[in-house]
Amino acid sequence: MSSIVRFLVVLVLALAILVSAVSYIVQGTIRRWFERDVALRAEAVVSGAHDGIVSGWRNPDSEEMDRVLSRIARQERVLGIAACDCELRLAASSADFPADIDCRSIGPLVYTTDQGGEPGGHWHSYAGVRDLGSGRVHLSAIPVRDGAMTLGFVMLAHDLSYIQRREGVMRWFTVVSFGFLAVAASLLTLAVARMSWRGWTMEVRRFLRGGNTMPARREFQPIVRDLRDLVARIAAEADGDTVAGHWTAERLRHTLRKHLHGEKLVIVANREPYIHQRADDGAIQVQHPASGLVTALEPVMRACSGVWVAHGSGNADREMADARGRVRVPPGEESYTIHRVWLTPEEENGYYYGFANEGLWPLCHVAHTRPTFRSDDWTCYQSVNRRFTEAVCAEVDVDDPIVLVQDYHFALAPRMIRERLPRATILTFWHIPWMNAERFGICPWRTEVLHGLLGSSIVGFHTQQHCNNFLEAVDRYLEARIDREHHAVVQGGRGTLVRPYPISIEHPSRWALLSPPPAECRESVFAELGLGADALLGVGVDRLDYTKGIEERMLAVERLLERFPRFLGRFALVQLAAPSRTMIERYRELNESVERLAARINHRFANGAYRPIILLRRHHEPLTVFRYYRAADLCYVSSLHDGMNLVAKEFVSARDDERGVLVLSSFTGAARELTEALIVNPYDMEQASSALGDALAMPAEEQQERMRSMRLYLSEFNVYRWAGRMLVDAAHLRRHGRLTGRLVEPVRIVEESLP
Ligand code: ADQ
Repeated sequence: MSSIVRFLVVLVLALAILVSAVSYIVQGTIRRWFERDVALRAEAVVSGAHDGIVSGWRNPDSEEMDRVLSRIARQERVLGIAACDCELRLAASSADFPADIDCRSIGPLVYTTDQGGEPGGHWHSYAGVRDLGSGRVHLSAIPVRDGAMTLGFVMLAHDLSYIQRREGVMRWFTVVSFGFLAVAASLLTLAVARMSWRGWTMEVRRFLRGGNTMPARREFQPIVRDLRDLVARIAAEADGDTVAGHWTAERLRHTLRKHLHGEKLVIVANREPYIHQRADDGAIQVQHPASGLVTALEPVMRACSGVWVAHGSGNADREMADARGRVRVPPGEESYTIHRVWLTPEEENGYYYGFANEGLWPLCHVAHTRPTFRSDDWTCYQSVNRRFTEAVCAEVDVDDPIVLVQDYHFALAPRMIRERLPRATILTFWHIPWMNAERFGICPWRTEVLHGLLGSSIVGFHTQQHCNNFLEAVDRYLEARIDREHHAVVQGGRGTLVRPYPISIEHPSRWALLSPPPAECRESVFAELGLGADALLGVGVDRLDYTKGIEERMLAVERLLERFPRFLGRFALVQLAAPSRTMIERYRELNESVERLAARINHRFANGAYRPIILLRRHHEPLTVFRYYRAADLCYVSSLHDGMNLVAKEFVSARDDERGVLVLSSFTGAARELTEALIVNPYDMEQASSALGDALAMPAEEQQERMRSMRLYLSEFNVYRWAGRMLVDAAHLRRHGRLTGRLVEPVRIVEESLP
């Protein structure tokens, strides 16, 4: 049923109830008035004929009583009249007096015995309505007195059918007038709505045609700014971009040609997109690291070309690079360059494992692992940031390059690059959450970190919430002006914009396109895992990290099997877990506890070859990961805290068959975008296990509906759009800087030039 039909049905029902209630009340009131009038009329009639009745009573042989009664009975709406004596015997009656009413039955209603059982009593009038077979009748019984002596009583019956007729007319009138009122009110509302809609439309049109210099009408003002931002953003995205439709690698290339004129991009990121490793047989293999940052940025670099400055971490990296540490990638395609920076084990320990991953990582994630800050690590972090800055400066060939600084490994690099290249446009993207200001206060070098980041022209986060937290931190710990209206920080005359750029993945994914059809993937994965054809499979894909909620995921599976034994022996969760940061004690502990937990749950529910948890603790190449995504009935992403989480998006991208259910932690950035997933609190085992049960029982049509909608979202918001938006923003800033010749852009100017 369409929403309009539903609305009309509800409206008609509501009106019907309202009209019934009103007509019931009005009808009851009018009926009571009529009855009272009839009773008064009866009293008046009897009182007018009093003398005749008394005289008739006194002279029973005269026919006076009959004459009086028949005169009364001829009056309009009088059905009949009868006289009863004190012994409750009928003294006289008109011809049409209803036979169902007799003196005996009415007597007790007009004669009341005095209380206390004393002999005697008193006579009084009675009026009431009776339902006779022939219809409703109003009966008045009125005592007839001759001086102090009561002779008996008269019963006067009035026909009430005319009241019923009038009630019918009144009801009809009420319905018609209410109906008329409702229609008139609806038409009036519609007319007013149309008029104001037209007013709004004209205002918006006027605005879009450029008449926005005039002050907007009052009711329009609240959205003027939003609209202006939106128009500017769309214009910026479309600016010179003749390739219409969705964002693709080609469109991104085109946009960058337009804005960067073929200049190269320089990215600084700790992790390199291709790692050269010497295998046991001596051959050199290329590995794609398990990293969300790489997943997102690698397709962008392939589209844009340029240089990726990264730590050379593979054991065969030096062999594959030239004397300056440079190597062309991707193998066979060679569209961009990796500039490898060589770190000593001490540098790697202090900067990467120490300050970045034992300090900043747990600081930014609310996942109950204490951050550890050591001054030696800090020293290393500073010097490695400087080394990467030098590598960047060695790569640029203009004095105002666009440099993309990636993640929490390089909080100081933006300031260092700014000092060396004052005209550079530096875009820093923080891939993990930014905590609240109070928590950030834990960091002993909080002001240095903020100062370093504010060397950027733009600092980007996944969500507006992270941007707000960052601004709060600056407000609390630095001497800087926060321009809340423009989401910017102004320090020493320079502005840094703080913007949300929710990251995404390459979609359609090349790995999905390269994979076999889902049915084939399911067959091969089920064979690999030794699962029966009717088994149900869940998949989890993560770096082995305590923020990913891997233990919570396994506990949810345990609770599922406890609560819903029908899944016992049928459902298994395969966990692809890439070992990560194993030099850090907390990660080694996690490896062991995950292993122990899987063993305990498996021991508890094992049956023959059946094991509910299949833990594959190693790195997998993307094609294998996608084969698992395509084979599974559900994917459970249970992060305890996550900036975005690209596994969730990859699962959706992998399912071109529109099947499979995504169960997603509410503590991921992705939960704000993939709202058709089953969103859960991963700490709540009841809720999470229910969601797993619901996912496994979800009908194919519902899976399809949810998956289709999430895939549609991904096709609109893929990583090319993410990169395109950031780079266009950066290019605008730079163009403005070039035009004004300024080294420093106050926020006002920045704002004018940015969407
Ligand atoms: P990560 O913490 O690395 O990213 P995520 O966004 O989920 O987390 O990306 C993980 C990537 O690694 C995915 O591409 C996945 O396929 C791959 N991967 C995971 N496990 C693997 C395995 N066992 N074998 C092979 N590949 C595996 C950080 C932030 C996130 C943010 C991204 C991007 O923590 O919040 O979404 O950066 O900004």
